[in-house]
Amino acid sequence: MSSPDYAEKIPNNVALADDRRLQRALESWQPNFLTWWETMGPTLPTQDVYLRTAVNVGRDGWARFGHVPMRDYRWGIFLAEPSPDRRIAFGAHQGEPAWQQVPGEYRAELRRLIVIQGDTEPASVEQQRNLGATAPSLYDLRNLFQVNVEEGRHLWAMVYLLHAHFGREGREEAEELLHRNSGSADAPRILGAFNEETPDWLSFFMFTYFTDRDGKYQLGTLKESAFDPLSRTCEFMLKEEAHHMFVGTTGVDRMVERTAQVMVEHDTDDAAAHGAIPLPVIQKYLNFHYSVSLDLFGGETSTNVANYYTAGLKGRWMEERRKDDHQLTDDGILVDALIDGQITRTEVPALTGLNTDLRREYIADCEGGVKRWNRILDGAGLPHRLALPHPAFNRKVGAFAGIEASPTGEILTPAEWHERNSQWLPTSTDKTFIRSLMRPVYQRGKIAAWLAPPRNGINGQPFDYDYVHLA
Ligand code: BYC
Repeated sequence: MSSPDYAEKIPNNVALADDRRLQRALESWQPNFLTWWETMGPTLPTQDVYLRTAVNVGRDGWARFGHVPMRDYRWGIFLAEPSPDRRIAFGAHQGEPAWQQVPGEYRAELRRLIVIQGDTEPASVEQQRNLGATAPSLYDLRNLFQVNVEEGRHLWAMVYLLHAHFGREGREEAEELLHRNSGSADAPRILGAFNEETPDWLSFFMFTYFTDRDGKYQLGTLKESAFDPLSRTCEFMLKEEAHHMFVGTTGVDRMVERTAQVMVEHDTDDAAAHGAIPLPVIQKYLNFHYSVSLDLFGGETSTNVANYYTAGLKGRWMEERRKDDHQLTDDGILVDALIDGQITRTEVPALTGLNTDLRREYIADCEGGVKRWNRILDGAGLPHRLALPHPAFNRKVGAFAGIEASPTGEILTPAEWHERNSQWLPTSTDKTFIRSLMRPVYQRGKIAAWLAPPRNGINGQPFDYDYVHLA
């Protein structure tokens, strides 16, 4: 592995300079990426932003911080350091050396997984492009842009794999990743949640909590892949991903904290009257983002996922810590099911139930967020609580796609759903109210009235640091 070369057009630690063809191919994709960034990326004009740039992958520091014009951000290609003699940990090829090249028999499946992963990265940048116009503080604005540039780098990560390992088809897929757009009628993004709008900061914080967390779990399974370049790419992406989830977790913390403050100070549930976001509205946005993120795990049973696992393409969360044979051919798993119109569970072969296995890990993690937000409410002396809705609520993929259920898991007729869903999902009135709160605050050290300031700034800087210079 070479150390990253910043004299290169494309910073990388994959010795790109030694492979002229690949370098030329990526350098010809680069202007298309920049055009996409200019036309579909952040709309707020800035001079520069205090950003973290990945510069290396080693233990003694991998990132450097500084003010940079966003267009000049160095989107690089970084793979985690190789583990010598890495072996495949699961599936039919368990124990064999990890693959440095794509085996012909798995080419189509691997390409598909990489394309789906790659498609989500630019999609989220598109979804968030207008949020700068309503940033609640310069600190939050900077975090938004940090997330955006790193999602851009994650796109680079997948495009590198497509160019380096999938020939002409890979290059075509890389172009398509720039042509599909979030919410487009003709060429939408592949997965449902990435065609939804992120029109306000409440949605942004929920998205970075719930949807980025799907990213964490999917990347965690791809990190187990027998295809070593994919594994190493995902391992490094997970490092950056941690900050994105931090933005979501602490963003919701700070919203709940501010709402609780206002409720206590004015001894009222009507936080809206005092410029904060009422807890029932926060709950509705939580319900929405959680349920669309559950859909991102695919069906409860899936032959795709069974094939991916057996082939060694996609493992389980923490595969190597699991105490079983890593083959799963004789095992079963209980999965959610709808049987005779009732929500229940049924046993299926463990291999076909792997989406359920991953979704369960994810749900347990999401419960952690709800616990911490409820601790904030409890600490403020309030009896109110937030909750995750039932997995059957508002689902468009999997066993519950065909029914309507309440957040407590009660099955509803279409008429009941029609009558009651405005209690559980954001209505146009809620959205209009949230938009009315979204006024930009661009003065150093100031923050919008609906949000508490963060405990700490970024990289040891204070909250009132000049994180962004507007144009
Ligand atoms: N929307 O067999 P099934 C991230 C399709 S997020 C639309 O149950 P499978 C990030 C499915 O493709 C992580 N379609 O699905 C976060 C299949 O189509 P075909 C992204 C959907 O294959 C924030 C059919 O329905 N990475 O990184 O077992 C910001 C039957 O489904 C959806 C990945 O997802 C949906 N929600 O599992 C930035 C990892 N769900 O085959 C970034 C790669 C399913 O009939 N992807 N379908 O044409 C995968 O591992 C799998 O493709 C999925 C689906 C888990 C997505």
